[in-house]
Amino acid sequence: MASSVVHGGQNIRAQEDPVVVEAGFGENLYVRTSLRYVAVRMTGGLDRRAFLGVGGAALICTIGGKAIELRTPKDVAEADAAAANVARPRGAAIATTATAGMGTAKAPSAGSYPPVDGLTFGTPQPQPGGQVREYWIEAKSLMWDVAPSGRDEFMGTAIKCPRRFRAFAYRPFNAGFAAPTGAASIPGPTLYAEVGDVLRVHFRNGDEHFGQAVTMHPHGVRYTPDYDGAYMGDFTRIGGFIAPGEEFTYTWEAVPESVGVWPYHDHGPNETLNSHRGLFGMIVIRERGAKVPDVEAGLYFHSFSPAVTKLRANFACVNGRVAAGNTPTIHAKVGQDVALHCIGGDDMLHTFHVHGHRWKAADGTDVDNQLVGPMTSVTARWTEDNPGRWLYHCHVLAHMDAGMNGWYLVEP
Ligand SMILES: [Cu+2]
Repeated sequence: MASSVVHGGQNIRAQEDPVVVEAGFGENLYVRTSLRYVAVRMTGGLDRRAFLGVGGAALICTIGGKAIELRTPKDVAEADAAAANVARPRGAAIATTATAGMGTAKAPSAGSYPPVDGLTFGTPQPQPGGQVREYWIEAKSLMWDVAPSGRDEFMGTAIKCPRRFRAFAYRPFNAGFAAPTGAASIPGPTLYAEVGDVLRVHFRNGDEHFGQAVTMHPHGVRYTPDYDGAYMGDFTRIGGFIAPGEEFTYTWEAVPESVGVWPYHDHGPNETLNSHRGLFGMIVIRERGAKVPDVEAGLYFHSFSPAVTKLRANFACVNGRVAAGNTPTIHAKVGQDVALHCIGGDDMLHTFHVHGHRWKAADGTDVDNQLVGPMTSVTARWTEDNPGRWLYHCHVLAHMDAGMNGWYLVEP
């Protein structure tokens, strides 16, 4: 795709420039190339590659057995309509508070399914000494601003392109969904447990816009098929299809192999779009009695592509926001035990880089920049010894330039 780039006051014809592809078109979006800040103005219409915005990789949804390639806003509308029309699978009983947590999925009839699909499962309980960690979480769509400050503090410039769109987010509530305990956030609430605990997550689909079933699907913890939270067509279990207005309680076990940092995300019939819209979060599992870091932050490196936003920029985000000042600013003091968790939240490869610091990779080597792929995690942990203002960012420079960066401030 060709485009016109205003670079140092000159128009430059850019061919196949990943920054340009990522930056969007139609509006001025300020991005940085090399050491310079430039305005990128795209000349083309809504062509396929620009719409996808991710280096030409196609976002393809398969919904209700139909594959839809997302090339235009009309394709997205078609995918959403198809997802809203997906019939409740036979194996997914209507999720209600009455069935929530009972772990007695209505199994598909044995006559037409292999025996494995007729298995029934119980609900796990905590191990001796463990406890139940209970959460109430609602999924709901909302209008989302990727840059509430309107500024890019990294570059010291204004962000002028349109930046609000309909996202999908998880929101924490207190017991019984009596009241929200915080705003809907991207990522959603972080879930914490120790080995031997069970996570009991009461989930409600509170969306009133898309009319689609959504779920919570965890990584890392142990669960039976009922609590997988995955839509699988006719083989879907009870937790894999939570329609608007319904509730379901997932029960997940923190086993010894669960220690680490993991994602959870929507795995409903429209996972490809709805997880990219913001339905993801983090699970932190520690050894029993393990020290909690003095400073701990969860950072999702992901993007909001035009297929998701219907806007013309491809926003490279940390936790749903673009550019330092909008993305999380992490604060620490010298001497503190600091743990920063990074998860890749889209279909691209990212790296987690922190200026001025090193940490031990799992193989014992010292690193300051580590690869994170789709739904994989990295934890950077150190004892703080280097005061000052530092950047953290993805070291795919096109991503950094399109907003995947933030501040880390260390007090002496
Ligand atoms: Cu990246």
